[in-house]
Amino acid sequence: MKLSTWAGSGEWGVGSRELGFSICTELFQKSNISPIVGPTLRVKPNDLITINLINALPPEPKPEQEISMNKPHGFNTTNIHTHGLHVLSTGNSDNVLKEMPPKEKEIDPDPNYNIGVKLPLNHPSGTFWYHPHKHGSTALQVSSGMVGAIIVEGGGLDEIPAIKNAKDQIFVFQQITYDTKGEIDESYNGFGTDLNQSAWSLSGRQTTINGQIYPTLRIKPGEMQRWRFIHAGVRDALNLSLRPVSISKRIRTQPKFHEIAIDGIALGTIDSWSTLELEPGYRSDVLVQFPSPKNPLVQEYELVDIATPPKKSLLGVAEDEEILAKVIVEGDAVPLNDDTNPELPRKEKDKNKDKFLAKLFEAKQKDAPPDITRIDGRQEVLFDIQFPKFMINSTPFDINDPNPITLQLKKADEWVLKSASANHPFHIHVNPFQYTRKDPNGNDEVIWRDTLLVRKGKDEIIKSRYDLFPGKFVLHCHILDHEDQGMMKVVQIIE
Ligand SMILES: [Cu+2]
Repeated sequence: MKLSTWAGSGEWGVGSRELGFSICTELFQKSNISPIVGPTLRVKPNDLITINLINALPPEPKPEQEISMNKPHGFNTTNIHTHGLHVLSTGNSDNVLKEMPPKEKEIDPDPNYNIGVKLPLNHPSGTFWYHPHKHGSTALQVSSGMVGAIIVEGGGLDEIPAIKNAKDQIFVFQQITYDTKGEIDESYNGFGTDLNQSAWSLSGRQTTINGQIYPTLRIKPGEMQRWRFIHAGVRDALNLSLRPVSISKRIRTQPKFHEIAIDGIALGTIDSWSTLELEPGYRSDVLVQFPSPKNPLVQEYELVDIATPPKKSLLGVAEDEEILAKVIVEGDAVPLNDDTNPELPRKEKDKNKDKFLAKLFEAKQKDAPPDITRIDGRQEVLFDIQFPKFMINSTPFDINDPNPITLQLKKADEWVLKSASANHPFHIHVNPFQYTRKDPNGNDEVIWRDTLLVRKGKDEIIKSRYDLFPGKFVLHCHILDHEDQGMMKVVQIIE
């Protein structure tokens, strides 16, 4: 089928705090001026986001035989998921078990669907995103262009003067799986259902940023900017790095990514990385600052997805290097000033003495959920593929699952995440989880996430607490063609 995209009626977030928005699922046409990415939704905690979703895709073709739940199907039927938001998953909220079909007959009007997502007052501020999540067509629609950023504003990080002052740049990375005709292959062959095939980089297609191939960004020497990375691709990791192209001899250091938030939640400190790993579904907010040469030479850098050997890659196949964007550093240098443009990095400084680090720490205290200190039980998730079965806990997805994972509201569990076959990014809706990772210095660091890569044979331990929202939702693999083929599980939170 043709690429489909989400056209929107502009940015959200102006005026009243009940934010109405209309988005339309439509086939992408060359004459469209809208890019192959949805509009950015800017919202605040306590907002009620109302979405009028118009499904303007053509009627579903009548199936020749009965459709199997775990075969890709229903490509013109959609819905919407607000990835990472801590919101209700039932009714007309963030309900991915609801289907929003197109009109039945060509002559019918396009159907409208009303969605209302209420953010709690204490919702973390940060970088989130939305995409369709209709089982059977999720991968096809997401890799067709139906993706957009959600920015929750007004939290602790946003109130830090230097960050408020910094230019905010959103990067929605997409891997649009078009074929030589500019269409999406409904057989899912373009996704490489055979694990040994079709690494994204070998296909020759390019990762886009906000719907553009190889865009150029401009920044002044010494200027601090906040870059919000969203990995909205389907089956290829991004290992981001900044590489000098033409550069003054005086500058030898490679600029780093100074990470301040992960999956929409403030870190409480700054982690400086030369290479930043983003798996499908991940977000990372980083501060960047390029050196200030003593002479006014223009500096040029490339944002690169570096080559990855099979052992380290998502799908166990070598990934070639991909150049994603150009960064031109030019203009008058911005002076370093602790209140408006602090010098990065700060990590080795003393948090108690350094004002900027202390503010990052305060932002976490204000925004992030309180640490999980009490564990009430234990849960287990096992990913496995026994071709053609894509399974979690030994069964493929069943929307009427007789044994859903059942959790108790207000309780917290430790989860063990395992994979018996291949690597899979685990994603769970509604509540984020705590995870201990290694910081750039190799020390343990407790962070919040909603998506985490689980490698075959390497068990991961997370902790999650179930606040505010009872109801049914899902956990799944964020290689979305795995999800469409059954790697998803019903979860329910009961009171
Ligand atoms: Cu998977």
